[in-house]
Amino acid sequence: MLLGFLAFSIQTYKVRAESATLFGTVLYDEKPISQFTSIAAVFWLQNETSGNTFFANPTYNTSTGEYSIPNMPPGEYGISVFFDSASPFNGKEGFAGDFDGWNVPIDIPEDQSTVNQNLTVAKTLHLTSPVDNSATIAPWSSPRTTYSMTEVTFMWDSLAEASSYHIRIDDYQEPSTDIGPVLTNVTSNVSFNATLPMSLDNHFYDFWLYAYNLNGVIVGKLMVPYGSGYGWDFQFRLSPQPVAESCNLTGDLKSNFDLGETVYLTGANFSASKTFNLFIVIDQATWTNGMTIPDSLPGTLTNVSTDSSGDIPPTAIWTDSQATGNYDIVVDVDGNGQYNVGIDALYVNATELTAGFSVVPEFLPSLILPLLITITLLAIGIKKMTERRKLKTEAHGGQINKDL
Ligand SMILES: [Ca+2]
Ligand SMILES: [Ca+2]
Ligand SMILES: [Ca+2]
Repeated sequence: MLLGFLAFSIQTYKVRAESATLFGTVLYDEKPISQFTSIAAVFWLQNETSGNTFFANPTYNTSTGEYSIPNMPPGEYGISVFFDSASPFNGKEGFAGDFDGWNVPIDIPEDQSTVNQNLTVAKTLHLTSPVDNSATIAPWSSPRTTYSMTEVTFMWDSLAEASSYHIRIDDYQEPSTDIGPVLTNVTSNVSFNATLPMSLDNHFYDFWLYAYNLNGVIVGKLMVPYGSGYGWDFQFRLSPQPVAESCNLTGDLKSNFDLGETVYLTGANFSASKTFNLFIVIDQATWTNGMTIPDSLPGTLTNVSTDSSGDIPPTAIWTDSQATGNYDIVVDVDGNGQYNVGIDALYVNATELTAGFSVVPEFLPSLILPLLITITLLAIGIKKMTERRKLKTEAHGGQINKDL
């Protein structure tokens, strides 16, 4: 009974519904995309009225760029076309060198069995500065990529089909309020220096880049692959360099600690009211951008929090320092476990040993060091006295000789 009813419903639907075959050519730079890549197209359709995915069975000809999608009921559609034509060949959008386009609205009228509609794609531009979109850029959001400078250099690879590049930078308020453009530019160059004020608290910048051909058709655009998805913009913040340094309980800078003494940390220029991973590590001779931060010393604090001003108040990071040595400190601002120049706070070079701070046996500074200083001063004093005597003698001698 139920089966019979379902069969009847489907049949009724079939009779009443009309559908069309949508066909055309996928174009890039106003030419069939097949002239640029022989990679097969990946289609994804959405019913714009319902907002639901429309499951279609498209065909695509890799040598002509022609496509065909049968059985499309009347309605309004959005069609995404993607060509994974450049490395990495991971089937994911957002990476440099791939082609894609979002074509909307595609209208399938009633009582029409075929609809001819070309689809367009643009190439994802290869941004090389300040980040490289040929690989995943992490993370997606806060804390955003932050630069401690007021001039950011954007550079990208030239696109053969492009005649001009259109740049736009907007000021955004977290999480996603567009305050408006702060900078726009049209250039035929493949680099651009943006001079911008430091970001306000809770604000960030959004960088867009589009390439147009001579006829004003978009041939290239910026896409950025993040860890958890992709965007059509590069989001960043400009903020003074976060700083952190070892100190005493009251926040006075201190680099030499006695064995067993508590080491404190203080800092500034961080995001307000946030917690960051902290690393107290054995003194590294050099720190290079992107290197993995070495393991923290056992017994040291592993994260620090900022106050509402973005400062780290004096915080005990090592309450019973039971290992003599020289140590560096990193506050991993973007939480990626790597040391990143201009983003993370690094505390080194405070001591003559290129370390942030040192823990030394108590007798060394309190006894030997003053003793050494005393001996040195004594030695200098004796030497000076001897020299003065010598000079006196020579002067007298000279005088005597002249008188004679
Ligand atoms: Ca790719
Ligand atoms: Ca980092
Ligand atoms: Ca060091």
